[in-house]
Amino acid sequence: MNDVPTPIDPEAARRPVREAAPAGAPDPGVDVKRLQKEILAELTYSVGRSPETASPRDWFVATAYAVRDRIVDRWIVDHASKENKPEKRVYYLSLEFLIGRLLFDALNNLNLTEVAREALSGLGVDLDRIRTAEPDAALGNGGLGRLAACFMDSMASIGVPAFGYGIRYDHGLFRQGIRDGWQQEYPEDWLSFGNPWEFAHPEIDYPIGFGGYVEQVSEGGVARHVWRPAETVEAVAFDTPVVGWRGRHVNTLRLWSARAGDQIKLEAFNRGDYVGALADRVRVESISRVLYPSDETPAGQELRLRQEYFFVSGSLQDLVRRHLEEWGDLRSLADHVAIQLNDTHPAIAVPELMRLLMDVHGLDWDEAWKVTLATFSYTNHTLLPEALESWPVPLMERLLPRHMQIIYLINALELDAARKRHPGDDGLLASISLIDESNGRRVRMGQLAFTGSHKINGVSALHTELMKQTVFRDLHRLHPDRIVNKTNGITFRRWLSQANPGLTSILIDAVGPEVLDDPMRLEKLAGMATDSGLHERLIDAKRANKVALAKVISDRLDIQVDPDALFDVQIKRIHEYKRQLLNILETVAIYNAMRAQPMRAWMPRVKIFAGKAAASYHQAKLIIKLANDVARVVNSDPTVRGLLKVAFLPNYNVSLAEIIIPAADLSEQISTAGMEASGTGNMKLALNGALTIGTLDGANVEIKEHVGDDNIFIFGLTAQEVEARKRRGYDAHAAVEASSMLREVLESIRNGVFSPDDPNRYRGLIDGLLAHDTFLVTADFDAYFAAQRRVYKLWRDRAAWMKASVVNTARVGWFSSDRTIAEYADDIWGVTPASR
Ligand code: 26V
Repeated sequence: MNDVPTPIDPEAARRPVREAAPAGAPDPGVDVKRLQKEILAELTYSVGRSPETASPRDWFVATAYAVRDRIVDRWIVDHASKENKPEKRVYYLSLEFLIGRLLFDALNNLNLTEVAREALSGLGVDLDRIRTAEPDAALGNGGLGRLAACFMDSMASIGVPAFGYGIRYDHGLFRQGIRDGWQQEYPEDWLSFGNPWEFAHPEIDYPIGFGGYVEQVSEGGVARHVWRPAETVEAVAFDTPVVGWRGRHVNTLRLWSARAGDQIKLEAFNRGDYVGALADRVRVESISRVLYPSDETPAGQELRLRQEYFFVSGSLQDLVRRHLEEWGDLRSLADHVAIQLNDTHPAIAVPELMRLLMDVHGLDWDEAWKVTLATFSYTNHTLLPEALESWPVPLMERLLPRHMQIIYLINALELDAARKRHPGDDGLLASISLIDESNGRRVRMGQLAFTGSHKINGVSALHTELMKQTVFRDLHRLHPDRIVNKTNGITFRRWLSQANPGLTSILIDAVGPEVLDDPMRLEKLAGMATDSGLHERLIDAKRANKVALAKVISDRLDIQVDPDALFDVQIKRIHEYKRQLLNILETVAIYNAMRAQPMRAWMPRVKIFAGKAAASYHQAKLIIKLANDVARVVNSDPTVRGLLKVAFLPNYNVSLAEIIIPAADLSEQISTAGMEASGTGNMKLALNGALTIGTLDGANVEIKEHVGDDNIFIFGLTAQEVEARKRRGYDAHAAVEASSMLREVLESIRNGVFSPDDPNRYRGLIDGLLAHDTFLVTADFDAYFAAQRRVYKLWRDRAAWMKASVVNTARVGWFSSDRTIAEYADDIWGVTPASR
C-alpha cells in the first residue's frame, strides 16, 4: 500500500460540500482523483491512520465513509424538507434484516465501482481485498430476513418512500464452525470495529414500557386508560441510508438499540447501590443484545416478546410523531402511512397502535380501529404449525397489560360479528379467536395480525392458496377480500450485477445495458438460447466462478474439486422439511453405484452443502454431521476419486452465497411439497444459470411456469398428494421394500459405514425415518433419484444443457423484487413508485 500520491491539502479535501446532483443525473463531481482525495481525507481524519500504516479494514472504513458522504447528499434532499414530504410512506417492520456487506451495494448503485477501483489502485490498494474486510451484517436467520433486505433495495430503486424498522442487534446470527463434523456456534461480533454505514442518533429516543398496571381515569366524563409501566427502556435510533439503483432515491433503515433510561440508573444509584444499578442496566439493555437464532421454530422466551414490543413501540411512536408533524391529525394516518408487518413478529403493533391512538391521542375505539385496519397489512412466511407464533396469556398480561385488554376487546367484537353471520358455528369461532384455549391460554399472533390488517399476503401462488385452505381458512371465509398473493423476488443488483460481474457483462452485450434497469429485457436472451458463441462465453464465465469457488473449498476444507465437474448445490437453513437428508441419501446411492461399477463412464460431480441449524435443533445438527461423515468417507475413497466429491462449507451467510450461487450448475429445491412458502435461493440460482431440480413447492411452481417444463427437473409428490398420504397415514416400510437401492443406502448409514468411530450414531435417525417419515423422504426417494439421472443425461449434452441454462436466465426477470414491490405498492400500500 505504498506509492501514495503527493500529500493533499487536508482542509480542501475534508468533506467537501457538494451540490447534490439532480435526481437521476450522474454525479458531476465523481472522478477518480476526487474520490481518491476524499478517501485519503477520510483515512486521515475519520479513521486516524496514515496510508503507510492503514490495514485493509482501515481502507475499507475510509472508502465506506467517502461513499457514504455521496449518499448523504441525496438522502438529505429526499428527507430534509417538510414541504418535500411524500404523499405516502411505507414502513416495513421486520425483526430481521439479513443485509450482508454494503460496500459493493453502494458502489454499484451509485455506478462508482470502477471509479473506486481505480482510485484505490492509484493508492496501492486492491478494492476486492478491502471488500472482504467488511463484516456481514447478519441481522437475520434466513429467507424472511434476506427478503426484507432485498425489499429495502427495491423500494429505494423504484422510488417507494420507505423506512425499514428493526433492531440493531449487537450480535447477529451466530458464526457456524464445524468441528469434527459437528456444528459449533460462536458469537458474532459485526460491530466490534464500528459500523461506517450508520448514523447514531442518541437524541432520537422513545420510552418503551413493560409491566405495571392500567389505570382508568375520567376526563370530562369520558373514561380513558392510562398504562403505568413498571419499567421503561429507551429505544435509540441508528440510521443507515439505503441507496437505490442509480442513486435516484435514498430511504432509511432505522434500527433501534436499547438504552437504560435515567429512571433505572438514578433510582438505584441514589439508593447507593452502584453495582445493582449497573446490573439493572445490563439487564435492560440486553433487549437489543442478540438476534434469536431460531428459524421456523418458536422461541418461547420472554426476552423475545420484549424484543418484539420494544421495536414495534419505538417504530410506531416515531411514525406517529412524524405524521403529526407533517399532517397534524391522526385520523388521516392511513392516507399517508402504510405499515407492513413482516410475519407475525411485529403483530403486537396492532394493539400498540390502538393504544397510542386512544390512550395517548384521544381517538375513540371506532375511529382508532378504522385507522388501524387501513394502515396495517401482514405477510405470512410459513404455514408450519410449529412456527406459528403464540404467547401465553399470563406472560402477556404481566408484560403488556393494556395490550391484553385491547386484544380481548378486539376479539370480543370480532367474535360477535362472526357469530351474527354464522350462528352456531363454534368451530369457526374457535378457529378465528385470538385466544387459543386448546393448550393453555395463548394469544395467537397470526390471528391478531390478520384481524388488524386490510391485506394479508402469502409469498408464492401455492403458499397463498394453502393459506386460504389451512391456517386462515375461517378468517378467509369471513374476509374473502383480504388474502392476496405477492410472489417473492430478489434484487438483481446484488444477486446478478454484484455477485456475478462476468455473467452481467455477457448479458449486457447480448441484450443491451437497459437490462440493468429492466430485468424483463432478459427475455430477449431466449431468442439466442442456441447461439454457440454465447454458450462459449457463458461456459467461460461459469468456469471462472467455479474456479473461484473451488479455491474457497480448497482453502477452507482442504478438499480439491474439479471445476469441470457438475456443481450440485443445496444452500439454505438446515431443516427436515427442506430435506437435505434426501440429497445425502442420493449421494450415498450414487457413491454405492460408482463403487459397484467404477469403470462406467460416470460424469464427475461435486455435491456442495451449506447452511446453519438452529442451535437447539438436534436432528438438523445430526444431518450436518451426516453430510460431513459422508463427505469424509467419499472424499478419501480412491475408487471414486475424480468422480464424486462432497463439501459442506461452514458458516453460510450472504457473502458465501455470493460466491456459491454464480458457480452453481444445479440448484437443489427439494422440500416436501406444501412446506416451503416460497424460497428465494431458487430464484437467485436460476438467474445465475443453474438448472433446478425440485418439487412442486413454493415459488418452484412459478419458476417452472416461467422457464418451461423442459428446462427444469421436477419430481415427487405434489402438495395435494402429500396431504392425501399423510391423511391415510404414511408408512415408509412399503417404499423401502419397493426400492432395493433405498434399502441399501439406509442400511449402510444405519450400520455405521459412514460412522465407524460410532457405529450407532445414525441408528435413531434411520429408525425414526422408517417409523414416522414426517417429511416423506422415503416416498420421494426413487423419483428424486430418477430426476438426478435426467440431470446427468442433459449434462452430457453440453449444448442442450446450455440452452436450458440460457432459458433459465432469460425467463426469470419476473422474479425481480422490483416487480414484487411494485405489486405491493399497487395492491396493498396504495403508493405510486416515483421511478417505475
Ligand atoms: C420464526 C422464528 C421464531 C422465533 C425465533 C426466531 C424466528 C425467526 C424466524 C421465524 C420464521 C421464519 C419464517 C421464514 O423465514 N420463512 C421463509 O420466508 C421466506 C421469505 O418469504 C420464504 O422464501 C421461505 O420459503 C420461508 O421458509
